[in-house]
Amino acid sequence: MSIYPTLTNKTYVVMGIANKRSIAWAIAKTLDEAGAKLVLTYAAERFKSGLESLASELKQEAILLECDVTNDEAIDSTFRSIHEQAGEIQGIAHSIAFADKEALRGEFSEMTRGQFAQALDISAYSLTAVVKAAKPYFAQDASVITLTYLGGERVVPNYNLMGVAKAALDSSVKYLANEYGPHGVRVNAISAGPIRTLSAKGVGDFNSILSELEQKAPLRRNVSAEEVASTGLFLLSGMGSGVTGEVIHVDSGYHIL
Ligand code: NDP
Ligand code: N5H
Repeated sequence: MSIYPTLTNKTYVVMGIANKRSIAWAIAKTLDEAGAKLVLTYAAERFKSGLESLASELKQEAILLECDVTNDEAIDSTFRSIHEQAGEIQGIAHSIAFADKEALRGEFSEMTRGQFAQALDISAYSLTAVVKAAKPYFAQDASVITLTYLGGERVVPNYNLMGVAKAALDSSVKYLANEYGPHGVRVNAISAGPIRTLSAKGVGDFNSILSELEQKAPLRRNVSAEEVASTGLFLLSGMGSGVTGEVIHVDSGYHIL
């Protein structure tokens, strides 16, 4: 017997698939496995063909739409067209972040005003922009998740301005949960342990962070994108129906240390 909840005929929007290593791709595969109808969004035209070939691996045919989250009009028209093509929205997985690589090493205060604004815009404000645009189209019991990291709760070397962005994102989750709760919409975050993705590539001391977690975390191992995705499925489906405004750590327990 399958442990999966059934999401047949329910529409979920997954934002932030860069390639097959993306956490968002693991989430998409898990939702697809559960029978969901998927809308996958990508940042710009140049990512379209890569996403098309990934999407061909899914059981159900997905709808692919371009959505650069720095552009309010693009977000609005994306959600209008999701509604036109796929009806009401049962859930959204927001798995998007960006900061200038130059600001992800060295001294925190060496960043510029522009680097700070861009990181906060793409990595934190975009969640609210997306939820706002989806508001008219949410199903009665819809659910939204985003991805965060421990570096927003405490200092992690080199995470720098992304730490401030994740703190803003975590706080946005609480304010959105409170505002949208009366409309039946839940909003939660998953704090993932380090996972080797394109974003993680070439940044800071990624390997030493992986090995520190392996040595010290209660489970003494790293986590996979699939483990993040199954917690995502719990939050996005009826299984998580009583949970909102929460940050669930999927990090082998490292955050308790
Ligand atoms: P990926 O590089 O696979 O995903 C990052 C995504 O952000 C890409 O798909 C990228 O799209 C998207 N993005 C960046 N700028 C924009 C924009 N302007 N508009 C739309 N999309 C944009 O990395 P991950 O899967 O690791 O990252 C997903 C989330 O998980 C992020 O929020 C990250 O902070 C978080 N996280 C990751 C951890 C890890 O160790 N990997 C740990 C904890 C949290 P495109 O490629 O099309 O530009
Ligand atoms: C403490 C760490 C390691 C050091 C900090 C890493 C921070 C990474 C997050 C940001 C989002 C990475 C980023 O923006 C990279 C870009 O500057 C360059 N890459 C790109 O443009 C690629 C092509 C695209 C696909 O990437 C994006 N983001 O658009 C944190 C790690 C242990 C955990 C981690 C990696 C956390 C996280 O938030 O991702």
